[in-house]
Amino acid sequence: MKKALITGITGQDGSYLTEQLLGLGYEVHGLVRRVALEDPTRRFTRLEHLLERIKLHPASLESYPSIFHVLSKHEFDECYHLAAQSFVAESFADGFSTMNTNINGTHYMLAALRELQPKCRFYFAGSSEMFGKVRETPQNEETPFHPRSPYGISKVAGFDLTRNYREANGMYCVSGILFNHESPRRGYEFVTRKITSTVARIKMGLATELRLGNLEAKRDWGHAADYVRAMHLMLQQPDPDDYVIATGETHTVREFCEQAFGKVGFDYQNYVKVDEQFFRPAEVDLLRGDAGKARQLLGWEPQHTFEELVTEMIDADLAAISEG
Ligand code: NDP
Ligand code: GDR
Repeated sequence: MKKALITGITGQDGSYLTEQLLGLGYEVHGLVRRVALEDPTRRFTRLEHLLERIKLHPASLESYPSIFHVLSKHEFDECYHLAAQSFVAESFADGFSTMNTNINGTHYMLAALRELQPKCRFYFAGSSEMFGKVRETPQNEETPFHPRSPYGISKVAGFDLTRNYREANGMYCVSGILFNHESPRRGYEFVTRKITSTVARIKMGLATELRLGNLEAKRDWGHAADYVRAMHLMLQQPDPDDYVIATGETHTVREFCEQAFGKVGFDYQNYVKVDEQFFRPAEVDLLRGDAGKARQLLGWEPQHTFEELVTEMIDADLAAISEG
């Protein structure tokens, strides 16, 4: 039985990856902040149905000794490093803590693994935000990076650290360059969930409007369940390498609104208000990924369409309100 460690196990991707790995017969362990262990009913909502089948260890990405301690007690075949301050807008407000968590946290994980378990395979959660002000479309593994936020910069640093540990230490370390992926478990502050949860509230008479920022930003939105399959595949290859994971299709935030309101029979124009406070100091205008390498070498294909994704999210948000 293979053993995997997931950091960020309480997040959207952590919960889907846990399901994926348990389904494959893995023993799954997670690193969580102590505050999460002390407040399980609020902090483990995405993992509730899995808690009996996994092992959680307290550790903080800000503390090398806490990570070292866990890795000195348990041996792993694979480590999926998903934990991060992942909200781009927040990284403009507090770039320092985003950098600290995302860059040092990744460095601590890599350094502790080199010291204690150099044979453990390591996955780093890279991001299309690394492309930022894109130099070409679609973006692939060769497209140069030009990050536009402290978050994007922190992910470029994590990507470089991961590649350097691979090249300098001969470790199996890879980065997935994942484009936006969503689901009914997406955090409420991200635009897709903000839209679907508010559409559901409007439909049920609990809200009257939806305030958003830039409606013209274009994103390549996939489904998180598809993207965690790619993470696992990246760690099963003969040689470590980096891969873009994307659908190849792009939509504006406006189109997402149109679809989501359309699902409940409403016209988004009657409800969406543009609000300056949700604009970013520097925007990533257009993302569209080319996952040709992953398709060819990993045999990976997304299984959900854009329309299915929007429908699943709306249905889940409507059901959550109905169930109270
Ligand atoms: P979430 O925001 O849903 O989850 C983030 C996870 O990181 C949570 O488990 C959170 O724990 C943990 N975390 C945050 N800060 C710390 C910290 N200081 N110490 C320990 N743990 C911490 O993110 P996603 O699941 O959506 O994304 C997973 C990873 O993939 C992230 O690194 C993200 O940047 C990256 N990514 C995501 C994409 C997407 O579209 N979803 C696309 C590309 C990359 P807690 O519950 O305690 O807050
Ligand atoms: P993103 O996701 O920044 O791409 O990062 P987000 O959903 O926050 O924004 C997408 C686009 O929508 C525009 N937008 C708004 N965004 C939010 N959050 N709220 C609004 O009201 C709003 N109005 C318009 C944004 O300006 C942006 O252009 C996500 C995260 O999961 C990262 O961790 C990950 O690395 C990238 O995706 C790939």
